[in-house]
Amino acid sequence: MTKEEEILQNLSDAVQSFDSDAAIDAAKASVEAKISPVKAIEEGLAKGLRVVGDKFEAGELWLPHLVLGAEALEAAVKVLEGHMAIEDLESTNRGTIVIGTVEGDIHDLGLRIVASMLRANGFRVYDIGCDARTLNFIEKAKEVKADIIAASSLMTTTMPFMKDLVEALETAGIRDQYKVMVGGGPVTEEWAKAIGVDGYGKDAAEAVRVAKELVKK
Ligand code: B12
Repeated sequence: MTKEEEILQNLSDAVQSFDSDAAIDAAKASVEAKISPVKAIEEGLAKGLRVVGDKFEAGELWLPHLVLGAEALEAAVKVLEGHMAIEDLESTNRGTIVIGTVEGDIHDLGLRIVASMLRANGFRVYDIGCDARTLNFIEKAKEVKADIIAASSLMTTTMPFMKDLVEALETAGIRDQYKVMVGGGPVTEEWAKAIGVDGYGKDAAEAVRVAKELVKK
């Protein structure tokens, strides 16, 4: 196992053992070893949290475990965030994005990672948080003259609110003023196509790539 693989494994293990201190230590080791923060999040922390989620689904773990695993991930992300390459935001504002998790859904870890990555890549990002109503997305987008509205959903039961968002924009006659992109655990490219949004990203790195493409159009 290389040093990098070992650190990524430590990050994943720390989340799976609900150990925030170990997660912070592994994050610091990752920074020292100059592993990209994105890789550390995606291939270490998030991977570990998905294992926790799978065990929860299989009935091997309980809700408090999800909370503790999420806390460990968050603690480590705080360490890594400070080391993302921030471009000169003033001179390279690539576009303005309103991002939130749809109504009824309180999952916001992925959302915050995506928001950080977009910021680190020169976008001006307005994070309206989780359990955000369709109207909130639209009002905020109007207020800040957004280029992109980005919606996250982690549950099959809340995914339909993404469709509502598109329909509400159409009803208001402003659908063509914004690009809409979606993502989150159960969301797929097929779903994105079916509800008529402009972009889909499976992780934070893809979210950045897709957002860059969308503002070019
Ligand atoms: C952590 C977690 C929680 C935490 C959330 C903490 C927080 N602040 O977010 C807590 C414990 C609070 C929680 C609660 C619940 N949870 Co939960 N939770 C999870 C878990 C384990 C991990 C989610 C996560 O944070 N992953 C890590 C992040 C980094 O990944 P991510 O969110 O997928 O985001 C990445 C990509 O998806 C993408 N992305 C995300 N958003 C966007 C947006 C755009 C625009 C783009 C382009 C990309 C993108 O980029 C991100 C970074 O790579 C998942 C299991 C899983 N396999 O996902 C279950 C899961 C999502 N939860 C689930 C459930 C059922 C619940 C509860 C209903 C449990 C309960 N019985 O009370 C409640 C929900 C209450 C509510 N109304 O929302 C189910 C959902 C099942 C379904 N219906 O689809 C899952 C799948 C677990 C399971 N297997 O059963 N949960």
